[in-house]
Amino acid sequence: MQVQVTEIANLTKSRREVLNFIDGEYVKGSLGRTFENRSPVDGSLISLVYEAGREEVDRAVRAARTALDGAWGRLGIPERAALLHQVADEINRRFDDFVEAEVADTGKPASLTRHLDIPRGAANFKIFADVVKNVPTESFEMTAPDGARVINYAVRRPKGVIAVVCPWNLPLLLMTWKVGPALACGNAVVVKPSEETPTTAALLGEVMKTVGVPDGVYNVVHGFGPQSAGEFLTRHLGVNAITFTGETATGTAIMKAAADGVRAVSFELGGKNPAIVFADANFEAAIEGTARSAFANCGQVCLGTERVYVERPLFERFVQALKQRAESLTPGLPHDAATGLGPLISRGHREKVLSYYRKAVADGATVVTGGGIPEMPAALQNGAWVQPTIWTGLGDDSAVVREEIFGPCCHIRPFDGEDEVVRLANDTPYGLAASVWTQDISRAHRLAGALEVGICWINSWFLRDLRTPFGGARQSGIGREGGVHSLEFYSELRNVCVHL
Ligand code: NAD
Ligand code: 6OD
Repeated sequence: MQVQVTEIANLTKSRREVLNFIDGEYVKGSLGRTFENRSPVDGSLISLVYEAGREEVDRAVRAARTALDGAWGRLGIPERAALLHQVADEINRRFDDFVEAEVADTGKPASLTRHLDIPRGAANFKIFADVVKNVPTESFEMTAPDGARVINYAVRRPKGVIAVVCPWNLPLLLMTWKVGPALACGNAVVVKPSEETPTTAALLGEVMKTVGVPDGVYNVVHGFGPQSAGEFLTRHLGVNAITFTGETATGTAIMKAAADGVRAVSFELGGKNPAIVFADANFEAAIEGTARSAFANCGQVCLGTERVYVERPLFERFVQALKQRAESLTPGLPHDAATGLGPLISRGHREKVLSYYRKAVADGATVVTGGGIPEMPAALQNGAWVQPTIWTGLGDDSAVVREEIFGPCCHIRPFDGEDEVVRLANDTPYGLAASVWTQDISRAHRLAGALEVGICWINSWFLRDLRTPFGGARQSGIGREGGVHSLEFYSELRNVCVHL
C-alpha cells in the first residue's frame, strides 16, 4: 500500500476515517497524519487511517496497565467470562457491519466472510471464556519436616499487557484468536492490526464499549511495522508478552525486540504446506479439499497448500481435475453470488505473486492453467486480480517450490512411495500444516507421525476444533495456542504453599 501523508484538515467529510482506539476512546493521534486504505477490488479509496506514533502507543500501553490495576484486574473469572460472551453476542448482532468492513478491506467474497471470518471472530471469545472457566489448576499435599501438613495449590494470573500484532489475510479471525484468550485470562491488550486491514479491529472497540468492557482493556493502534506502530509497540517495555501472526522474517525482527526485557513470544508464521494424495484416496474429496486449500481466500491462508504430491497412477487425472476446478473459479465482486475468487490483498502483493509466476516459467514449469492476470471489466482493472495457477514439472529446488508465495497457486508433482513423499514433504524449513488424502487408515497414522508439522489433516483441510493445539513446527512458529495451550501463554501459574 502507498503511504500518503495527509493533513487532517484536508479530509473530505465523505471519506471514512479509521481511528485508533485508546482507553475507550477513538483518537486521531499526535502525528496528525493518515495513510490510505484502498480497495483491492478496484483500487478505490475506502478510508483514511490515522497512524499512531510513539505517543499513542505509549498511551495505549499505559491505559492497559491502568485497567489491569483497576476494575478489570479485580473482576472474577465468571464475570470476565460473561462479558466475553456478551462481546461475542454483540459481534453477532452487528454481523453485517463486520462483514461489510472485512469485505471492504480485503475484497474477499462476502460468502466466505459470512461463513468463516465473522463467525470465528465471535466464537473466539466464547470458546476461551469457557476454557478459562472450566480448566482446573493443580493441588498437592505433603508433610513438612516439622510433621505439619502442607497444601500446595496453583492459581492462574494474567501475564499483563499483551501486544497483539496481526496480518491481513483473516483480519478479525486471527486478531480475536489472540484477543479472546488474552482477555479471558485477565490480560489487557494493545492490538496492531495490519495496515492493509485496519477496520474490523477498530470496529471491535465499539463492541467492547457497548457491552461494558472497562476502558483500557482493549486498545488498537494503527500503522506499519519498522519505525512505526508495530515496532514502537513490540519494543515498549510496558508490554509483558507479544503474540504475533505474520511472516517468518517479521517474527525474527519481533523476537529481537522481545529480547529486551525478556518478554515471552507466541508466533504463528509462514508455511509451504504439502498436500499428499495417494492413489486410493476418495478422488472427489481430494480434489475438492485440495482446490479449497490452494485457492480459498485467493490462496492467502497460512495453512494453504502450495505443494501437491500425487501418487503416480493418479497424477494425470488429478492434474486435469484440479485444472478444471481452478478454471471454474470466477473472479468478481465480493457480493456477487457467482464470485468464486476475490483479488489479492494489494497490487504490491500481486507483484510478489506474479514474480513467482514468472520464475516458474523461467525454471521450466509447465503452466497447466493461469499464470497471469485475468481479464476484468474496466471498472475493476485497478484491482489486485490474479489467475489461479497450477504448475507441473518444476525441480524440487526451484524457489517456487521452496518459498511461501501466498497466492492462489500450487505445484503438482508425482511420487512413487510413502518414504519418498515423506522426504519430499519434510524438505522445507517450514512446518505448519499438511493434508493427507488416503483411505488406508494405517498409512494415514504413519504419515501423521512422520510429517514435521504443527497440524496434519487426514482427508480434510482447515477443519478446526478450537480446543486443540495450533501452531507451527520449525520456522512456522513458536508455541501452541488453542484450548488450554492458549492459557499457557496468556497466563502464569503461581504456586501457593500453605504450611498448616
Ligand atoms: P507481515 O509479517 O508482513 O505483517 C504482519 C504484521 O506485522 C503487520 O501488522 C505488520 O504491520 C507488522 N510488522 C511488520 N514488521 C514489523 C516489525 N518489524 N515490528 C513489529 N511489527 C511489524 O505479514 P502479512 O504480510 O501481514 O501476513 C502474511 C504472512 O502471515 C504470511 O507469511 C502468512 O503465512 C503468515 N500467516 C501465518 C499464520 C499462522 O497461523 N501461522 C496465519 C496467518 C498468516
Ligand atoms: O484457525 C485458526 O485458529 C487459525 N489461527 C488459522 C490461521 C490461518 C492462517 O491464515
